[in-house]
Amino acid sequence: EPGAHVPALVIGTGYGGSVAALRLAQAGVDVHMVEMGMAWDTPGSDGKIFANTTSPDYRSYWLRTRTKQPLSNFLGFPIDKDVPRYTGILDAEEMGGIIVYQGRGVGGGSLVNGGMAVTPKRENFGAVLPSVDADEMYSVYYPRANSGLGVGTVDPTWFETADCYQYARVGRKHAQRSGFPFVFVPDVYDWDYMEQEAAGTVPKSALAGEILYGNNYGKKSLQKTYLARATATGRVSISPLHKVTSVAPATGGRYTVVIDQLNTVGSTTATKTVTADRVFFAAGSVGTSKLLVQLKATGALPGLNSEVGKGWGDNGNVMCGRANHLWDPTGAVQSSIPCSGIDNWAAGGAFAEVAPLPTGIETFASFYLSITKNPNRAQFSWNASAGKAELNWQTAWKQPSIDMAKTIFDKINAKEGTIYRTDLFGAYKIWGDHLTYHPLGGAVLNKATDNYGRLHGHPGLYVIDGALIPGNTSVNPFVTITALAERNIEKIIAADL
Ligand code: FAE
Repeated sequence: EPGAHVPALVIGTGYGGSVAALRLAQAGVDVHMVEMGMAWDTPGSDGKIFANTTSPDYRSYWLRTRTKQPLSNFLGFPIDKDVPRYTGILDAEEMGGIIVYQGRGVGGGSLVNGGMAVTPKRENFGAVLPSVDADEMYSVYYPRANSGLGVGTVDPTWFETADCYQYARVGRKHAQRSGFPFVFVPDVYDWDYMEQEAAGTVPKSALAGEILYGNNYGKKSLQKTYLARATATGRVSISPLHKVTSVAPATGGRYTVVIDQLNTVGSTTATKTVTADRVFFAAGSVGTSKLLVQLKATGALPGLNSEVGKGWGDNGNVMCGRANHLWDPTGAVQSSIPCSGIDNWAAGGAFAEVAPLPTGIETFASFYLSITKNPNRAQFSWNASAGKAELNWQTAWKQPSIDMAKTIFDKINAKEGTIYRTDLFGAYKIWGDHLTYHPLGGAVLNKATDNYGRLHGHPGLYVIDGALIPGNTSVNPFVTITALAERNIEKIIAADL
């Protein structure tokens, strides 16, 4: 309610926000969560909550009138199409030199992501979060996060015969023939449910190609895990279609939070003000960074330090496809949930997810999303005349990622006598180097905040999302975001409340 007071206000309902809400509520604190996206709990006219990847509609994009598909072309033809402007689930946010894909709605990125739930190798952790005690992370917080998220792994016996993983078995064969380690990758998808989809006994989700615009069945998004447990405490309320626009000190050590209520075409229908004892920034790497840079530059939060906005990276994301020979079909029906990867991190700085290309027809293509050790870091800054935060990432900064991914795929192509696909990202373009799914950093742990996410200069303000992580996790990021949030909130509850 406008003018209300809340003990804890959480901005955003992704991984960091959901962990904070659950643990605060369990500690007896009433929590209010503010989420700019929709609730995603009501079926559309087709009886489904989420649209299919192959047929994007009004539900699919955040306030766009034309789709912005990550793979812009199919067999060389552009596939984007007009859609009604709507507060849809996937934001393709254009930040100058890079398009940053993000989930919008209650559950954040968990609504749109592939569910790949990967704990980094222990020997790589020191480079991921140098100020964090690795022993504690691997003995307590990674296990806690994996259990809270419901992480599991494909049954290796079923994998060997499932038609929907033909593409992954081809990926394995090619990786191993070139001497690369092939690894199974855990996921939050309900693997038993997927086996039932394959058997034809339940409605299909992964086997119907659902992923980018939401998953109607099978995937354990945060709505089914952390957020369900949080709201079951009776202490957590959520306001969807509400966007935080300002946080500033109020009397008594509190903070005034200004919130715009949105309608489904994105217009502000009301502006509300609440006060909070504590505010948790969990708007995602981009959302949190943009807010903090704005609040510092406009004088709302003058105590923030000069690290705010810095240390942003793209987790080295780069995509590519390979054209297989006719004797290596990858399957007409592909599970949209990846289950495997090629690990060349130590030797070549690349970890490649063997990704699906769920088009519904045989394409003889192998498709990969690589995570690479790209060293480039960008910075957010406030453009006062435009009234918005900007990111200085340059498209050319992806070149190290391409070089690292090539350590895997040049070798595989040479061994197999195959070539790269040139028809997936526009005419004759091999590399999907224009985007990231994994924004990280902008309010880095132990720099913009202390070693537990407390923002410097303003007691009672915390960062608890991917903004804390300095640009790279060596694998897909959400397990690390969740585990770090578990670690930090435990300390905050013990020491600050
Ligand atoms: P996030 O989940 O983005 O949540 C932030 C929330 O805050 C969102 O719901 C926003 O709408 C909301 N918000 C932003 N600004 C405001 C504001 N001003 N007021 C109110 N609300 C606001 O943040 N990661 C993996 O580990 N495995 C995968 O398989 C994987 N696949 C992916 C596939 C796709 C297509 C995409 C886009 C991402 C994928 N990711 C994957 C990345 C993962 O989803 C992402 O790292 C996390 O969601 C980030 O978690 P945060 O809690 O930082």
